[in-house]
Amino acid sequence: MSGAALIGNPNTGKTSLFNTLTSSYEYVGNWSGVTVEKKIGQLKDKSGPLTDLPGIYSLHPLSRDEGVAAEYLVTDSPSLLINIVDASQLERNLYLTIQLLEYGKPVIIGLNMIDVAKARGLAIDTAYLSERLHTEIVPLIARTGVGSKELLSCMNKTEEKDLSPCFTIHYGAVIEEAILGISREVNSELTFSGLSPRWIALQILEDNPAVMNSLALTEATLSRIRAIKEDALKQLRMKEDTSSLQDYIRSVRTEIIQDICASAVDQSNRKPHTLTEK
Ligand code: GDP
Ligand code: K
Ligand code: MG
Repeated sequence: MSGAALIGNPNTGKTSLFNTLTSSYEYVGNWSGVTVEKKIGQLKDKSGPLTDLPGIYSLHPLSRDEGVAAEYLVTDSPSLLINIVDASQLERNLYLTIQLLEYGKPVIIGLNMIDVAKARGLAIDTAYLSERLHTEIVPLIARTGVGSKELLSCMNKTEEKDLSPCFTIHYGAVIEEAILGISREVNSELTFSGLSPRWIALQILEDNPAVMNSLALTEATLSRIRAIKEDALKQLRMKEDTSSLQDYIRSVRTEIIQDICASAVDQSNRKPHTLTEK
Protein backbone atom coordinates (compact mmCIF):
# COMPACT_ATOMS: atom_id res chain seq x y z
CA MET A 1 0.00 0.00 0.00
CA SER A 2 1.56 3.26 -1.07
CA GLY A 3 -0.99 5.32 0.88
CA ALA A 4 -1.45 9.05 0.45
CA ALA A 5 0.77 11.54 -1.39
CA LEU A 6 1.22 15.30 -1.23
CA ILE A 7 1.31 16.77 -4.69
CA GLY A 8 1.25 20.35 -5.96
CA ASN A 9 3.14 23.23 -7.55
CA PRO A 10 6.59 24.16 -6.18
CA ASN A 11 6.61 26.29 -3.01
CA THR A 12 2.99 25.73 -2.08
CA GLY A 13 3.76 24.37 1.41
CA LYS A 14 3.91 20.61 0.78
CA THR A 15 6.99 19.99 2.90
CA SER A 16 5.73 22.26 5.70
CA LEU A 17 2.55 20.21 5.78
CA PHE A 18 4.43 16.91 5.52
CA ASN A 19 6.40 17.87 8.62
CA THR A 20 3.19 18.76 10.51
CA LEU A 21 1.29 15.62 9.50
CA THR A 22 3.99 12.97 10.01
CA SER A 23 5.74 11.85 13.17
CA SER A 24 8.52 9.64 11.89
CA TYR A 25 10.34 9.02 8.65
CA GLU A 26 9.81 5.74 6.96
CA TYR A 27 12.23 6.55 4.18
CA VAL A 28 14.45 9.46 3.18
CA GLY A 29 16.58 9.21 0.05
CA ASN A 30 16.41 10.01 -3.61
CA TRP A 31 13.90 9.07 -6.29
CA SER A 32 15.48 6.48 -8.56
CA GLY A 33 17.58 7.92 -11.37
CA VAL A 34 17.39 11.55 -10.25
CA THR A 35 18.83 13.68 -7.44
CA VAL A 36 15.44 14.78 -6.15
CA GLU A 37 14.78 14.08 -2.47
CA LYS A 38 12.23 11.39 -1.68
CA LYS A 39 10.49 11.50 1.70
CA ILE A 40 7.96 9.08 3.11
CA GLY A 41 6.64 9.48 6.67
CA GLN A 42 4.14 7.82 8.97
CA LEU A 43 1.02 9.92 9.60
CA LYS A 44 0.75 11.04 13.25
CA ASP A 45 -2.56 9.22 13.69
CA LYS A 46 -0.91 6.01 12.38
CA SER A 47 -3.43 5.79 9.55
CA GLY A 48 -0.71 5.08 6.98
CA PRO A 49 2.27 6.41 5.07
CA LEU A 50 2.48 9.84 3.42
CA THR A 51 4.78 10.64 0.48
CA ASP A 52 6.07 14.17 -0.20
CA LEU A 53 6.33 14.51 -3.98
CA PRO A 54 8.52 17.07 -5.78
CA GLY A 55 6.70 20.22 -6.93
CA ILE A 56 5.40 20.42 -10.50
CA TYR A 57 3.14 22.78 -12.49
CA SER A 58 1.72 20.03 -14.68
CA LEU A 59 1.99 16.24 -15.00
CA HIS A 60 3.73 16.82 -18.29
CA PRO A 61 7.42 16.87 -17.33
CA LEU A 62 9.90 19.26 -18.93
CA SER A 63 12.85 17.42 -17.37
CA ARG A 64 13.65 14.01 -15.85
CA ASP A 65 13.41 15.52 -12.36
CA GLU A 66 9.91 16.74 -13.12
CA GLY A 67 8.92 13.29 -14.34
CA VAL A 68 9.17 11.83 -10.83
CA ALA A 69 5.61 12.69 -9.81
CA ALA A 70 3.99 11.39 -13.01
CA GLU A 71 6.03 8.16 -12.83
CA TYR A 72 5.00 7.77 -9.20
CA LEU A 73 1.31 8.01 -10.18
CA VAL A 74 1.78 5.20 -12.71
CA THR A 75 3.99 2.82 -10.75
CA ASP A 76 2.97 3.36 -7.11
CA SER A 77 -0.75 3.94 -7.69
CA PRO A 78 -1.41 5.95 -4.48
CA SER A 79 -4.85 5.52 -2.90
CA LEU A 80 -5.33 9.19 -2.04
CA LEU A 81 -3.89 12.44 -3.39
CA ILE A 82 -3.60 15.53 -1.23
CA ASN A 83 -3.29 18.34 -3.76
CA ILE A 84 -1.71 21.37 -2.08
CA VAL A 85 -2.89 24.52 -3.82
CA ASP A 86 -1.59 28.05 -3.25
CA ALA A 87 -4.75 30.07 -2.62
CA SER A 88 -3.00 33.27 -3.71
CA GLN A 89 -2.24 31.71 -7.15
CA LEU A 90 -5.40 29.72 -7.67
CA GLU A 91 -5.65 29.93 -11.45
CA ARG A 92 -2.09 28.76 -12.06
CA ASN A 93 -2.40 25.94 -9.51
CA LEU A 94 -5.65 24.53 -10.86
CA TYR A 95 -4.03 23.20 -14.03
CA LEU A 96 -2.33 20.40 -12.10
CA THR A 97 -5.47 19.97 -9.98
CA ILE A 98 -7.48 19.12 -13.08
CA GLN A 99 -4.94 16.53 -14.18
CA LEU A 100 -5.05 15.01 -10.70
CA LEU A 101 -8.85 14.88 -10.65
CA GLU A 102 -8.66 13.09 -14.00
CA TYR A 103 -6.36 10.50 -12.39
CA GLY A 104 -9.56 9.07 -10.92
CA LYS A 105 -8.44 8.31 -7.35
CA PRO A 106 -9.78 10.31 -4.37
CA VAL A 107 -8.36 13.85 -4.23
CA ILE A 108 -8.52 16.29 -1.33
CA ILE A 109 -7.53 19.87 -2.02
CA GLY A 110 -5.50 21.48 0.73
CA LEU A 111 -6.11 25.15 -0.01
CA ASN A 112 -2.94 26.55 1.54
CA MET A 113 -1.58 30.09 2.03
CA ILE A 114 -5.02 31.45 2.85
CA ASP A 115 -3.20 34.06 5.00
CA VAL A 116 -1.31 35.25 1.91
CA ALA A 117 -4.47 35.29 -0.21
CA LYS A 118 -6.25 37.31 2.47
CA ALA A 119 -3.37 39.77 2.76
CA ARG A 120 -3.62 40.28 -1.00
CA GLY A 121 -7.33 40.99 -0.71
CA LEU A 122 -8.41 37.78 -2.48
CA ALA A 123 -11.53 36.01 -1.19
CA ILE A 124 -12.08 32.42 -2.37
CA ASP A 125 -15.52 30.84 -2.34
CA THR A 126 -14.45 27.35 -1.21
CA ALA A 127 -18.00 25.97 -1.29
CA TYR A 128 -18.36 26.98 -4.94
CA LEU A 129 -14.90 25.63 -5.79
CA SER A 130 -15.69 22.35 -4.08
CA GLU A 131 -18.94 22.06 -6.00
CA ARG A 132 -17.35 22.78 -9.39
CA LEU A 133 -14.43 20.39 -8.82
CA HIS A 134 -16.55 17.73 -7.06
CA THR A 135 -14.00 17.33 -4.29
CA GLU A 136 -13.33 18.19 -0.66
CA ILE A 137 -11.43 21.42 0.05
CA VAL A 138 -9.67 22.09 3.36
CA PRO A 139 -8.35 25.64 3.97
CA LEU A 140 -4.82 25.62 5.44
CA ILE A 141 -1.97 27.75 6.74
CA ALA A 142 0.75 25.11 6.63
CA ARG A 143 3.33 27.44 8.15
CA THR A 144 1.40 27.66 11.44
CA GLY A 145 -0.50 24.35 11.34
CA VAL A 146 -3.97 25.88 10.84
CA GLY A 147 -6.28 23.27 9.27
CA SER A 148 -4.00 20.25 9.67
CA LYS A 149 -6.41 18.49 12.08
CA GLU A 150 -9.30 19.06 9.70
CA LEU A 151 -7.18 17.73 6.86
CA LEU A 152 -6.31 14.53 8.74
CA SER A 153 -9.94 13.87 9.59
CA CYS A 154 -10.96 14.55 5.98
CA MET A 155 -8.27 12.10 4.82
CA ASN A 156 -9.61 9.36 7.08
CA LYS A 157 -13.19 9.92 5.97
CA THR A 158 -12.19 9.86 2.31
CA GLU A 159 -10.17 6.64 2.68
CA GLU A 160 -13.12 4.96 4.40
CA LYS A 161 -15.64 6.02 1.80
CA ASP A 162 -13.19 5.66 -1.09
CA LEU A 163 -14.73 8.65 -2.83
CA SER A 164 -13.36 8.83 -6.33
CA PRO A 165 -13.78 12.14 -8.12
CA CYS A 166 -16.58 12.49 -10.63
CA PHE A 167 -15.08 15.60 -12.20
CA THR A 168 -14.88 15.04 -15.95
CA ILE A 169 -14.05 17.39 -18.77
CA HIS A 170 -15.68 16.67 -22.10
CA TYR A 171 -12.98 17.44 -24.68
CA GLY A 172 -15.23 17.37 -27.74
CA ALA A 173 -16.18 14.56 -30.14
CA VAL A 174 -12.78 14.07 -31.81
CA ILE A 175 -10.76 13.81 -28.60
CA GLU A 176 -13.45 11.76 -26.86
CA GLU A 177 -13.36 9.20 -29.66
CA ALA A 178 -9.57 9.06 -29.48
CA ILE A 179 -9.79 8.60 -25.69
CA LEU A 180 -12.11 5.62 -26.23
CA GLY A 181 -9.84 4.07 -28.86
CA ILE A 182 -6.69 4.46 -26.76
CA SER A 183 -8.48 3.26 -23.60
CA ARG A 184 -9.39 0.07 -25.46
CA GLU A 185 -5.77 -0.48 -26.50
CA VAL A 186 -4.48 0.24 -23.01
CA ASN A 187 -7.11 -1.99 -21.38
CA SER A 188 -6.25 -5.00 -23.47
CA GLU A 189 -2.59 -4.73 -22.51
CA LEU A 190 -2.64 -3.45 -18.89
CA THR A 191 -5.43 -5.60 -17.51
CA PHE A 192 -4.68 -5.17 -13.79
CA SER A 193 -3.01 -1.76 -13.62
CA GLY A 194 -5.72 -0.26 -11.39
CA LEU A 195 -5.25 3.01 -13.27
CA SER A 196 -7.99 4.95 -15.00
CA PRO A 197 -7.85 4.15 -18.75
CA ARG A 198 -9.26 7.62 -19.46
CA TRP A 199 -6.42 9.28 -17.54
CA ILE A 200 -3.83 7.13 -19.28
CA ALA A 201 -5.39 7.93 -22.67
CA LEU A 202 -5.20 11.67 -21.94
CA GLN A 203 -1.54 11.38 -20.91
CA ILE A 204 -0.85 9.51 -24.14
CA LEU A 205 -2.71 12.11 -26.24
CA GLU A 206 -0.55 14.75 -24.52
CA ASP A 207 2.67 12.79 -25.28
CA ASN A 208 3.61 12.61 -21.60
CA PRO A 209 7.05 10.91 -21.76
CA ALA A 210 7.16 9.96 -18.06
CA VAL A 211 3.84 8.14 -18.29
CA MET A 212 4.63 6.56 -21.67
CA ASN A 213 7.98 5.22 -20.42
CA SER A 214 6.49 3.87 -17.18
CA LEU A 215 3.70 2.06 -19.03
CA ALA A 216 6.16 0.28 -21.35
CA LEU A 217 3.50 -0.66 -23.92
CA THR A 218 4.39 -3.08 -26.72
CA GLU A 219 5.44 -1.73 -30.11
CA ALA A 220 2.30 -3.19 -31.71
CA THR A 221 0.01 -1.31 -29.31
CA LEU A 222 2.07 1.88 -29.65
CA SER A 223 1.80 1.78 -33.40
CA ARG A 224 -2.02 1.44 -33.26
CA ILE A 225 -2.10 4.31 -30.75
CA ARG A 226 0.02 6.47 -33.08
CA ALA A 227 -2.50 5.88 -35.85
CA ILE A 228 -5.38 6.93 -33.56
CA LYS A 229 -3.50 10.10 -32.62
CA GLU A 230 -2.63 11.02 -36.20
CA ASP A 231 -6.22 10.52 -37.25
CA ALA A 232 -7.49 12.60 -34.31
CA LEU A 233 -5.16 15.49 -35.14
CA LYS A 234 -6.22 15.43 -38.77
CA GLN A 235 -9.91 15.54 -37.83
CA LEU A 236 -9.36 18.20 -35.15
CA ARG A 237 -7.56 20.47 -37.61
CA MET A 238 -10.61 20.47 -39.86
CA LYS A 239 -12.52 22.17 -37.03
CA GLU A 240 -9.94 23.92 -34.84
CA ASP A 241 -6.86 26.01 -35.38
CA THR A 242 -4.48 23.94 -33.27
CA SER A 243 -0.88 22.83 -33.68
CA SER A 244 -1.10 19.65 -31.57
CA LEU A 245 -3.46 17.48 -29.53
CA GLN A 246 -1.49 18.58 -26.48
CA ASP A 247 -2.12 22.28 -27.17
CA TYR A 248 -5.78 21.66 -27.81
CA ILE A 249 -6.28 19.67 -24.58
CA ARG A 250 -4.41 22.37 -22.67
CA SER A 251 -6.62 25.10 -24.14
CA VAL A 252 -9.83 23.28 -23.16
CA ARG A 253 -8.60 22.91 -19.57
CA THR A 254 -7.42 26.53 -19.39
CA GLU A 255 -10.79 27.83 -20.51
CA ILE A 256 -12.59 25.81 -17.83
CA ILE A 257 -10.15 27.01 -15.15
CA GLN A 258 -10.70 30.63 -16.13
CA ASP A 259 -14.43 30.12 -15.96
CA ILE A 260 -14.18 28.52 -12.49
CA CYS A 261 -11.87 31.25 -11.16
CA ALA A 262 -14.08 34.04 -12.50
CA SER A 263 -16.77 32.91 -10.03
CA ALA A 264 -14.63 31.39 -7.24
CA VAL A 265 -12.26 34.31 -6.65
CA ASP A 266 -13.52 37.69 -5.51
CA GLN A 267 -10.81 40.18 -6.49
CA SER A 268 -12.75 43.33 -5.69
CA ASN A 269 -10.47 44.10 -2.70
CA ARG A 270 -7.29 42.99 -4.46
CA LYS A 271 -4.12 44.77 -3.33
CA PRO A 272 -1.06 45.28 -5.49
CA HIS A 273 1.73 42.67 -5.17
CA THR A 274 4.63 43.28 -2.83
CA LEU A 275 7.82 41.26 -2.78
CA THR A 276 7.93 40.51 0.95
CA GLU A 277 4.81 38.43 1.50
CA LYS A 278 6.22 34.88 1.56
P1 GDP B 1 7.00 23.09 -0.96
O1 GDP B 1 7.99 23.58 -1.98
O2 GDP B 1 5.65 22.92 -1.56
O3 GDP B 1 7.46 21.89 -0.22
O4 GDP B 1 6.79 24.31 0.08
P2 GDP B 1 7.44 24.54 1.51
O5 GDP B 1 6.74 23.76 2.56
O6 GDP B 1 8.91 24.37 1.41
O7 GDP B 1 7.06 26.07 1.72
C1 GDP B 1 7.55 27.11 0.88
C2 GDP B 1 7.59 28.41 1.67
O8 GDP B 1 6.27 28.86 1.96
C3 GDP B 1 8.29 28.28 3.02
O9 GDP B 1 8.99 29.46 3.27
C4 GDP B 1 7.12 28.12 4.01
O10 GDP B 1 7.43 28.58 5.30
C5 GDP B 1 6.08 29.01 3.37
N1 GDP B 1 4.70 28.60 3.69
C6 GDP B 1 4.18 27.35 3.67
N2 GDP B 1 2.87 27.36 3.98
C7 GDP B 1 2.54 28.66 4.21
C8 GDP B 1 1.32 29.33 4.55
O11 GDP B 1 0.24 28.73 4.69
N3 GDP B 1 1.39 30.69 4.70
C9 GDP B 1 2.55 31.38 4.53
N4 GDP B 1 2.52 32.72 4.70
N5 GDP B 1 3.71 30.79 4.19
C10 GDP B 1 3.71 29.45 4.02
K1 K C 1 10.59 24.58 -1.59
MG1 MG D 1 9.10 20.63 -0.64
